Amino acid sequence: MERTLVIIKPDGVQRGLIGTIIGRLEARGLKLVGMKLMQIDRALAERHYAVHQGKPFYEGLLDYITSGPVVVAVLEGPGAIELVRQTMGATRPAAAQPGTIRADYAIDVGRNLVHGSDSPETARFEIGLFFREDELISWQRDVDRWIYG
Ligand code: IDP
Ligand code: MG
Repeated sequence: MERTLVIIKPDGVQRGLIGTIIGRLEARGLKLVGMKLMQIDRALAERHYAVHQGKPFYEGLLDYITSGPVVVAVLEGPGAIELVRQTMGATRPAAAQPGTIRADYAIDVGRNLVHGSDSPETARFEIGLFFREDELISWQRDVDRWIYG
C-alpha cells in the first residue's frame, strides 16, 4: 500500500470544490487516512515548494498557496501516488486530459486546484510536513474486497 499527500488549493476551497475533488479520489477507490482544513503559512509553503525556489513562478506560487484555507489529505491505495497524479491531470490545465480534475475544472496553471505528491520520497516528505503520525488512521474499509481483487 502506498500513501500520498493531496492538497485542495485555496481556489478549490473558495470555489466549493472540496467535495467534488475528494469525491473523485474516493470514487477511484483510494482510502482517506487523514484530512484537515488549514491555512498554510509562508514558512511551511517554502518547505513544501522548496524544489521550485528560484523559478519565475515561485513567489506567485507561495502567494497562491498561502492565500486562503486549503484541505490537506493523505490517500492510501496500491499505486496511490500515480493514481492521484493521473486523476489530477497535467500541471497545465490546458494540456490536461478531459476527465481529469484539472481539465474539467481549471484553465490556468496558476489556479490548478490540486496538489499531489510526485514520488514515494516526495510523498513521505510531504506527509511529514503536514501530518503528525497520530493524525493518520490505519483502518480497514469493508468495501476494500470489492476494490482490490
Ligand atoms: P505539479 O503540481 O503538477 O506537480 P509542479 O511543476 O510541481 O506541478 O509545480 C508546482 C505548482 O506550481 C503547480 O501545480 C502550479 O500551481 C505552479 N506552477 C507550475 N508552473 C507554473 C507556471 O509556469 N506559472 C505559474 N504557476 C506554475
Ligand atoms: Mg510537483
